[in-house]
Amino acid sequence: MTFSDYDPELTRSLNAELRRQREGLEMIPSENFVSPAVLEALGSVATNKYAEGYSGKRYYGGCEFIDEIEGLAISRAKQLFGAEHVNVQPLSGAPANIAAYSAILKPGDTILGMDLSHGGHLTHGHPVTFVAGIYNFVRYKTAADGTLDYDNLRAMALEHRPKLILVGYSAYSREIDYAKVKAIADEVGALTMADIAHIAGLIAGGEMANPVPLFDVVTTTTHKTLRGPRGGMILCKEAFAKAIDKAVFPGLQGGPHENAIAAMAVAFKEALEPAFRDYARQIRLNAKVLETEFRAFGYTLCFGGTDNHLLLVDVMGSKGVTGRDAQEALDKAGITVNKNAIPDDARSPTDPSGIRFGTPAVTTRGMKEAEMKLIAGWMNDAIVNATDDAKLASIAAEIKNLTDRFPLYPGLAY
Ligand code: DSN
Repeated sequence: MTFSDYDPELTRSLNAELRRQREGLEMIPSENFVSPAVLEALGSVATNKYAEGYSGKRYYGGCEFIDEIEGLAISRAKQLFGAEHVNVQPLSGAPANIAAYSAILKPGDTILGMDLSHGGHLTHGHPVTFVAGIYNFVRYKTAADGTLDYDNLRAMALEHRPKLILVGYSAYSREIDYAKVKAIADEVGALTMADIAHIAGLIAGGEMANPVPLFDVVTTTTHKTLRGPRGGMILCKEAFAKAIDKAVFPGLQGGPHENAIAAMAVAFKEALEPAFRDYARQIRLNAKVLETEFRAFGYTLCFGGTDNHLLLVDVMGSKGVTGRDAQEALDKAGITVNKNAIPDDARSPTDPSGIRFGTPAVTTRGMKEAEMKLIAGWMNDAIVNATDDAKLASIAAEIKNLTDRFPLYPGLAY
């Protein structure tokens, strides 16, 4: 019996999701389209195996091939980022961050991390999180011009004497000067951690600075610009290897998801290929086109523009449309973005002033500068005509014509 005969309800939903991905423009900057090879590894028999522990020291029998699989993922990740030690078992980015904190800090220790509305992440100390009750997070912000204010970071480090300085962001669009951060950390005796979840692929592709050689601990997801399966990873100096491994297992997790780790191994092999450097370069070139076009349309670009794959745009201040309304209008037009707070947003997180969007997924489809110009025009049209359903439907039809020219997973059907 085929899969679709056995479970027609699920098949319908999967095919609908495939069609949504094919016919629309995926502009959420943390999303991407994995290769067929990554999908195949993710759906492989590696999902059947329990393998608590680490290579050669597992708590279950039958792990000899799992050791090989995990070993491939680790050695390729080391090569990609120049890491001394890699743990590929974190289930995703948030667990990776929590494991890293628990490995190198004690409860009550102070962490200097970026404020969420300035581009940080919930796990970087937002009061709603579990970790905010365990560690003393002090949150810094970007300067008025949108850059990281290293003088202020230093002043805050001298005042609060953190045990850890944390950089690396989810909605921030500029480069980070890791050497400056490291110098500040050294001055106050703090450890350094970078969360490169968003930009790991740009770093692997040689397009952005790499904190791994400099910083004590670096965390990432593997499914964003890195274009692998949904998962997490910690890269660290050898001095922290034992503590990191213990924190992940048995500290926080049980059996690793070895199918995801197999898929990571494939994605890392892909990222080591020269073509991945072209991909990373095109992501940034495409984002620059969006920056230029949105500026010309009169939008306020948070942080003054972009050095990476994403833009955070103040749609409320620029066009009088809320982030939620802009997201909903863009959805109707076939463009997926996410509503997002802008720095010190006066509005609520459920209906903030901004939208966040980026180019990793559309670049994977092969779209380049010419398509970005079209996309920016459609996005602006959808935002300024947010209540005009007929207009939004006509944009969706134009987008379908475009996406038909950039096939996604040709031949795939559930
Ligand atoms: N959910 C991720 C993102 O979209 O950036 C961060 O956790």
